[in-house]
Amino acid sequence: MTLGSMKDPQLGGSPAALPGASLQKACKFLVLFCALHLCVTLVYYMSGWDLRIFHYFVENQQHQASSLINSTYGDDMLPSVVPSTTDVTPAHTKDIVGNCAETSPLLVGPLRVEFNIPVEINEIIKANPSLMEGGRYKPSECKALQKVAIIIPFRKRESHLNYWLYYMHPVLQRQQLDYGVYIINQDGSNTFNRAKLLNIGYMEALKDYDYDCFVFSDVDIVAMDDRNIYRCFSQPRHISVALDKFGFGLPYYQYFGGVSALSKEQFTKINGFPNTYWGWGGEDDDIYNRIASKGMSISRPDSVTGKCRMIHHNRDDKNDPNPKRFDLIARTRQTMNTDGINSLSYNVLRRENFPLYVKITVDVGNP
Ligand code: BGN
Repeated sequence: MTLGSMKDPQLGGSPAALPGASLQKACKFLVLFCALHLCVTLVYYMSGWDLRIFHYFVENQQHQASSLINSTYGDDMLPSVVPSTTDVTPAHTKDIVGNCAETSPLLVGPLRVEFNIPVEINEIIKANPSLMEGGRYKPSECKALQKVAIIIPFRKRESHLNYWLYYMHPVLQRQQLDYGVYIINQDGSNTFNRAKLLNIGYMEALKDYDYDCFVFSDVDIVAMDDRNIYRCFSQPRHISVALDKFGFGLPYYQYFGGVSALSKEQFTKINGFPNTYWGWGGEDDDIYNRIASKGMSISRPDSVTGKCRMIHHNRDDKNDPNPKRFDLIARTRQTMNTDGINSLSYNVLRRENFPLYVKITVDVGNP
């Protein structure tokens, strides 16, 4: 019996050689299908490449003069020619009385933020020629709508601070804020107290200038979109609402950690922040409880505008999870009127004015 004459009982009379042939055909089809699939995927993937990404990156580091021409978030925002003059002020930058516009025309939208190349402080100084000593800035083209003190609790995180300054100074300038940056450095090696440092920042910043808004930011968090404005709103504002660490979302609805902003009025209404949270965790939940107990709500940007990157790091020394935090957050309402800005005590050891920030070294005491 030849192969050709063999019958496949399953196929009802087709020659037995045929399954081999159809297998070959099926394989060819599969290979073709895979190739096609690969091509389509490749095209799709490449179309997703933001070819302007490098421009964005450069844009983020540019002085506002060149940004002034870029007045929308869309594709058409990047000029092919950047004028050399610094005096490019479009009419829509300010209203008739000279106030800055509600939405700054200098914003560019999403930004590329990476922490793999170390940044040099002198590079940052050079890239921000409009800054005044102490990391102060005021837009020259219009009157800023808010006077914002940025308060950063700190201890031994120099490289993180450099990244923060590198990325955030240009963003804050494009946001047309009248702002200053305050690094509140906890002296010594006792347990870290983030919320107390924030209270101290509030008090110390007010000694410098009539700030009406306070942004409280961790040193390792950077905004990925300059439309996420570091300013105050009618309700306390949570700014870092879509952290990469939490999959670009909130870990839980009441989360108020990372970066937040409170007006002077909102801050005083809740008696500031607690001074009694030593070590990691819970102080931000206490702040949330304070806000809720005073009948305020949380204002937030959407989760695209609110994207932020956090620098990966190991837990700091002397900042272990605070075992008392569970008890403390259960009693916010009882303690908040006596633990806060009205019970704050500390000693300023040094106040240094650097080109990009004011550094205040403080003794916060012991747990
Ligand atoms: C929470 C912490 C917050 C912290 C977030 C995100 C507490 C209180 C006891 C439940 N809260 O669990 O402080 O910001 O995680 O890391 O630990």
